[in-house]
Amino acid sequence: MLLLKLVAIALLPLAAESASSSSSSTSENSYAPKNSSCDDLIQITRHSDSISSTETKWLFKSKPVSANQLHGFMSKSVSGFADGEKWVQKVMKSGNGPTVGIAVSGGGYRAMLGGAGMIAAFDNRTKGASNDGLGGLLQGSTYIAGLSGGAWLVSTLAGNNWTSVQDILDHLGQKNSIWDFSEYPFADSDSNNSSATTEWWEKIKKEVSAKQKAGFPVTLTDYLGHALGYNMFPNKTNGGASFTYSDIQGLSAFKGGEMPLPIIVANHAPESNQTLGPYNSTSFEFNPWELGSFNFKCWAQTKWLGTRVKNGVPHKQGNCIAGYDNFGWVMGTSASLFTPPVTPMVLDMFNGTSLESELNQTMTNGRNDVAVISPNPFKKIHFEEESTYATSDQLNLVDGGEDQQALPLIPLLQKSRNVDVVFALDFSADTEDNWPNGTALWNTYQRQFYDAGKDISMPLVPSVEEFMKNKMNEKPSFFGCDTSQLKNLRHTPPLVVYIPNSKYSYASNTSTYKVSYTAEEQAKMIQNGFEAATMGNFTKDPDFRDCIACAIAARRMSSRKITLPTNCESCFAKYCYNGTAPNVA
Ligand SMILES: *[C@@H]1O[C@H](CO)[C@@H](O)[C@H](O)[C@H]1NC(C)=O
Ligand SMILES: *[C@@H]1O[C@H](CO)[C@@H](O)[C@H](O)[C@H]1NC(C)=O
Ligand SMILES: *[C@@H]1O[C@H](CO)[C@@H](O)[C@H](O)[C@H]1NC(C)=O
Ligand SMILES: *[C@@H]1O[C@H](CO)[C@@H](O)[C@H](O)[C@H]1NC(C)=O
Ligand SMILES: *[C@@H]1O[C@H](CO)[C@@H](O)[C@H](O)[C@H]1NC(C)=O
Ligand SMILES: *[C@@H]1O[C@H](CO)[C@@H](O)[C@H](O)[C@H]1NC(C)=O
Ligand SMILES: *[C@@H]1O[C@H](CO)[C@@H](O)[C@H](O)[C@H]1NC(C)=O
Ligand SMILES: *[C@@H]1O[C@H](CO)[C@@H](O)[C@H](O)[C@H]1NC(C)=O
Ligand SMILES: *[C@@H]1O[C@H](CO)[C@@H](O)[C@H](O)[C@H]1NC(C)=O
Ligand SMILES: *[C@@H]1O[C@H](CO)[C@@H](O)[C@H](O)[C@H]1NC(C)=O
Ligand SMILES: *[C@@H]1O[C@H](CO)[C@@H](O)[C@H](O)[C@H]1NC(C)=O
Ligand SMILES: CC(=O)N[C@H]1CO[C@H](CO)[C@@H](O)[C@@H]1O
Repeated sequence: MLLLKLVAIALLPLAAESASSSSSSTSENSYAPKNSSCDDLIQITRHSDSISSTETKWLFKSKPVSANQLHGFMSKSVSGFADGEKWVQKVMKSGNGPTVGIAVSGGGYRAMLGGAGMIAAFDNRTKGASNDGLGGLLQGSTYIAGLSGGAWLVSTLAGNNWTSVQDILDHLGQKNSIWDFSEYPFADSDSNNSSATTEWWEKIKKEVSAKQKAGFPVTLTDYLGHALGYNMFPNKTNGGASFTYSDIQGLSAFKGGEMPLPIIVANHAPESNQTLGPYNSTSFEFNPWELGSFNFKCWAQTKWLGTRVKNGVPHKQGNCIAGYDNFGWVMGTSASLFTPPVTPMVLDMFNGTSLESELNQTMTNGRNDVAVISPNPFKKIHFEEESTYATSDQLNLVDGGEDQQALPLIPLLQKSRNVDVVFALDFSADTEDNWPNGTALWNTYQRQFYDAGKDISMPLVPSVEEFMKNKMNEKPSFFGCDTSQLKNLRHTPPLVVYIPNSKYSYASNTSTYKVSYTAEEQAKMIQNGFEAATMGNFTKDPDFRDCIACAIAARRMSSRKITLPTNCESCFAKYCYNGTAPNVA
């Protein structure tokens, strides 16, 4: 059995854990959500198609910080332009510079590692990124969205105190370092069924069972997510058993606005006999404050998930549940397509126990990859139309890419976020040899013409046929350069800088389900990602950095009627895909 082989585990860091294992059952390090007092006047849910007031408040803090960094990045990029600094001043106008978002696609470890290389190229903490890369762009960004494998990357960075890819690289191959795959739960190891393997899974089982014992449904996503926690958060007690997504609110880099807002994307789970598609899915996002959906217009506070809510407030005033938004569980939810590799292991563990039937019962709709939020915070929420969200006792979520939109663009295409430019890092495995074919872009573009996409606006992109014909998976492209061609859309969408996974120094088209990478392979995947994001460290185009600056400035240039520098003209001729989108009916 292939799957059984996949789940075989090597020796696990039991020694490192033993110090903390005695506390595994105490409540402060428990995976179980727990009673917690909350403000008497707290409003847990809200009904809106706009960002929260907490996000608006955070933007007041973070925008000046990122604008300052972006200014530095832009100035350096355009040093060869005639009157470059004057132009940058106009674009950045008194700290009100462009808003930059980054979207990292799904695609398992291929996406996580390749995406890490691209992010490293944008990060001024990476050695060489200042000269060979686009260092400072990450510091100048306001949003970073991740989906499935991309969510693992975003979670790893955010969950380790906004660490850098450089720091991860510096420790690759060391025991208990971040992404130490040698002891990974899926490791493709021959030492199957060793006592350490069993012991480690028993530990996970015990930790996850605490949630079930506290009265909350547990699914395979809990096991997947918590197992991933051990790999992504090696420094946290018990793999981050009590580490939550809302804990990001307390990070100094977050509070100070020095890091972008991390967003994790998932889908509402379909009914048992339905398939999700890009035109009928309901896309949800987790951000540090809220879980919700722009399309469905409902939001619940991330920190208080699991609380029984009535008319938007806790059923019992001042009594909330905390700890439901376990960080590993959030990234497991976005990547729930990866539950099959852990399924045999988990079923085997529960074989013949009393928990088996309980576990089976929670496998909603006959699916076992569903992440369950119960009670459903949106039950009986005041709403125009009857919907399953408002009537079900539980809210079920699945992998963000299950609706064939592997790029987490939806959060960045919202009017209320007003993003100027999105860097879309695409690691989709569309072709037979695992390269993208433009499906993710095309699907999200098309979505805006359907009811499910009435919240978004997205520039025209090529069909898959045109994408393949023009080999658009071999170099970056810009979509939506010319605002005059976007007038038919709902609102002015961001310019999309599309950067595909492509081969530079390493064949980075590894299989989505390749779950075992040596430290050397990891480093090569990361280096290749760096090169794909920079057109081979600018060897393929020495002007690429200038062109990125032009793409960032495009929206401000048109809204402020700033003359297009000649350098940007030639950039746009080289990278822009032109065409007029049809009317949004
Ligand atoms: C919270 O407290 C109530 C009342 O004391 C109790 O019935 C319930 O089991 C507790 N829930 C959790 C998750 O501890
Ligand atoms: C890099 O980022 C740091 C922190 O955001 C900032 O203080 C510094 O000026 C930046 N350096 C360069 C070379 O851009
Ligand atoms: C590209 O630049 C990065 C950062 O300096 C470096 O690690 C990598 O080796 C370079 N690639 C090539 C092919 O020179
Ligand atoms: C997190 O990083 C910040 C610097 O950004 C540092 O001041 C702080 O001490 C770190 N926190 C922990 C828990 O390591
Ligand atoms: C984890 O802990 C070790 C030892 O305390 C420390 O050296 C390392 O920097 C920490 N790593 C992270 C990502 O916080
Ligand atoms: C799907 O399920 C619904 C409700 O259970 C039922 O009405 C419908 O006929 C089913 N469709 C198919 C194709 O099985
Ligand atoms: C949703 O769309 C997919 C394909 O795009 C289709 O297969 C599926 O039947 C649709 N589901 C519903 C409920 O309409
Ligand atoms: C459960 O155990 C029985 C016998 O002990 C075995 O036949 C069966 O295959 C096991 N099931 C699973 C899902 O491992
Ligand atoms: C649980 O599900 C497994 C796999 O579908 C099945 O083999 C087993 O009989 C079920 N156990 C119970 C107690 O329902
Ligand atoms: C493009 O990729 C999708 C999967 O994402 C696949 O279904 C489709 O057949 C591919 N089309 C072409 C023309 O390669
Ligand atoms: C596409 O549009 C841009 C912006 O208007 C323009 O600069 C560029 O020359 C056009 N490219 C092509 C190939 O028509
Ligand atoms: C390397 C190793 O230990 N392989 C074992 C995996 O499990 C099967 C079945 O229990 C054994 O037969 C193998 O020896």
